Amino acid sequence: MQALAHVATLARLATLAAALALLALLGLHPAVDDRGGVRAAGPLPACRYDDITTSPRGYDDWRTTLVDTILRVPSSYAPPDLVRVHDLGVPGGGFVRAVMGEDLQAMRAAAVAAGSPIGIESAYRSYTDQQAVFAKWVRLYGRTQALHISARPGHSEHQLGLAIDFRSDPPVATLNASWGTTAAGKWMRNHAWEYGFVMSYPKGKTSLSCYDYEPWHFRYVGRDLAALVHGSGLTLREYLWANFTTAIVPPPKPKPTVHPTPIPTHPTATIAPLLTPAASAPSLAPPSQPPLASLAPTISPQVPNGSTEAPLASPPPATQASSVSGLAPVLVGSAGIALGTIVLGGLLLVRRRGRSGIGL
Ligand code: DAL
Ligand code: ZN
Repeated sequence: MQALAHVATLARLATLAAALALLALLGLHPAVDDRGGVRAAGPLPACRYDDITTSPRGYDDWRTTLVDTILRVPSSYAPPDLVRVHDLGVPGGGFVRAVMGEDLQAMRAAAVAAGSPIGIESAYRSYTDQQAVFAKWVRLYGRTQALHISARPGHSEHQLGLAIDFRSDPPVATLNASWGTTAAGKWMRNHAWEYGFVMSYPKGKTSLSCYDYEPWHFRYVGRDLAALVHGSGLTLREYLWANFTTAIVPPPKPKPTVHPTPIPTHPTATIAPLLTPAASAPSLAPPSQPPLASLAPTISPQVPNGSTEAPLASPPPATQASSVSGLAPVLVGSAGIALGTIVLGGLLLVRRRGRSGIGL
């Protein structure tokens, strides 16, 4: 019996050694902290689009769960403790996780006392809500531009129930970069961390945060962690990756060679669509692990690495100028009217962006 137990132990050790050898071969070296916990494997990955399930991601790991353009939570991720913003007495609608309730109320009261009251434009968004939001921005701006400003479903901090798009109360410059220069925007930039909120996508940090500047979007991580992130000078993505994230992110897959479609030289009646079709939802695998127990690692600010923003995902098919020579004048006229209608519709939609209330 004892010999059998030895064989089993040896087999387990051999499996572990093989796994570590494989990781080494792949160039991944998970750091082991002084308590034996495995931390992020390697430097912060450059911005790119992937669908790797993040960890930790248990509902109790709310402080440290990282989602970005690479890491996501499953479509089934829906926090169990959502409460109505209205019931917290904060202007605006939607739901947030109860864990932030008291700090949100305290922050609202402090902002009011400072003469720069805040409200909520958009809070918790389910996976399906985020699908609709992302598809809307794709319809408005095309997929390439949408990826700069909106998370694909599964990748949004709003799905964690911990992100809020703040606005002024009453609303001014909502969801606009200029909101950062309003009284409420400035107050939030300077004081939100004192109440546990961190600006996820700060100005000038796009190559690290992977999104355009969003002065209105804050992620709640609790007061202790927010103070540490603020003191580190790092973006939240850098800080969570370096100190808490345990997901393994492999190197990017090589891009397939693209052979451009030759443009026909003869007249054709085909008119390419002017607007990119809405993005279809990425196929997401079910959670690969059960929720993890909460981690309490030693938090040590890290020097930002020099990661650069990778080229964004393949752009949508380029709009091609149609050749209409040889077509009957009535067809040319119809195309002109259709084009005018689309351009006018686009302009109206862009004007509505600031007050759409769908969030970013
Ligand atoms: N606008 C941020 C990136 C989101 O969609 O979550
Ligand atoms: Zn947001």
